[in-house]
Amino acid sequence: MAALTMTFAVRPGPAFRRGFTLVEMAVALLVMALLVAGMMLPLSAQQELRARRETENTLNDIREALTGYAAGHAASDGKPYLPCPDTDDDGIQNRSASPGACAALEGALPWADLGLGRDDAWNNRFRYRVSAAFSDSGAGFALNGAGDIDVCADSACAAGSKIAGGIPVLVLSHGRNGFGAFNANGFMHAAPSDADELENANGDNRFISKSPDGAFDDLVIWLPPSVLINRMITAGRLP
Ligand SMILES: [Ca+2]
Ligand SMILES: [Ca+2]
Repeated sequence: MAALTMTFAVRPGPAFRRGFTLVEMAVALLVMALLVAGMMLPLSAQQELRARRETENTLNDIREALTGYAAGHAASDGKPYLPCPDTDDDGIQNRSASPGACAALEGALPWADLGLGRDDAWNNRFRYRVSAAFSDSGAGFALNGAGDIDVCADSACAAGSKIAGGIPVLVLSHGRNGFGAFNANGFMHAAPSDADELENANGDNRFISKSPDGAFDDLVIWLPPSVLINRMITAGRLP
């Protein structure tokens, strides 16, 4: 150690000015290349994860906004009601009569009425389904209100795969593949070929909710009747 200290004391310059050898340069470049490759590969996966998380957050906000809408709106009979689907892409719900029933029970989310949720992270409209018994602005829903929307884990919807039934309202994003969705320009994407995705796009009252796989990437949320009605009781809107 003493000798080393001496060397530095006498000739400090060259020891520090020594450049990299070719071998060191090659090793450094190799390490950098590996690091860059390691960061590049999962980048698209990271973006995809971020888009899903963003859409999940929007869906949760939509669920809250729907509860808020029901709490803040009174039908002709004084009871709360949920908004109707938007059927002409202006974000405003469409009714066959005012007050009255919805023009259709399924369409786009009435985002303008809710003040949020126009598009998912892939710039497609959210699909919105509401039960007739919960969306009539002439006669609102009561404590015993029964929805007619079912959610299953697969399109067969056998007894074991039914997740929830009698749901008042459901909102979904068609996910990254966008099959079955339409966007801001009224452009309709191709219909899904996957049976479970098709179930979410065929306009009936059955929907599929499950983890994404190679073919299925839809995100689905709903308001169970117990949650909606309890929130109305808390808000003093139902006895
Ligand atoms: Ca409309
Ligand atoms: Ca999809």
